[in-house]
Amino acid sequence: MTRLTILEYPDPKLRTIAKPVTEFNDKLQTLIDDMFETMYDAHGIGLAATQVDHHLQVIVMDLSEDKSQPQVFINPEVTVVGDTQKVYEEGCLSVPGFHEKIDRPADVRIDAKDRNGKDFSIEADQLLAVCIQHEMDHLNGKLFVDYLSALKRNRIKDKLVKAHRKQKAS
Ligand code: GNR
Ligand code: NI
Repeated sequence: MTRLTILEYPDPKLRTIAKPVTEFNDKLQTLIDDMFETMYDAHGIGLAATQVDHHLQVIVMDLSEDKSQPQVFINPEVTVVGDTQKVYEEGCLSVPGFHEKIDRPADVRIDAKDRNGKDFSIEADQLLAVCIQHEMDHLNGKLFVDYLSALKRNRIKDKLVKAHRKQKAS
């Protein structure tokens, strides 16, 4: 397995729209395995293929405490259920070091395929609902900072750009 490089805001590649998966082949299985390794290594609870510069509709997730419940969502569709909104403090491996409260629909239905191409459908609330919406945004080229005011977003951008410059220089 290979640990992949996670793109960081404001990298324009994070704005790429992911394409649906059409072939459930060995190459896809390797990408999924590498995404899990990358996510676990970075101590994340979810990862979208966009974040590792693969522009396919692939999401991996593990919301368990002991990394025992890997979940894969291929070509996911998310439908809002009801009209309850909920605020959750979100972070993102592509926006390291920043956390902000984001308001999203509380309950959603997810229709997706598993890593073998088999369709499944689940209802999600709590952290799963937050995380799947956060990851779906990545596949659509969107980041949680896009929900913030321009002032907040630009402060985060400036700090990350400076941090990246320092990393390059050292
Ligand atoms: O690891 C992550 N934690 C997290 C916390 C609150 C809301 C969303 C997330 S997802 C994030 C990993 C990530 O960046 N996925 O795209
Ligand atoms: Ni993220």
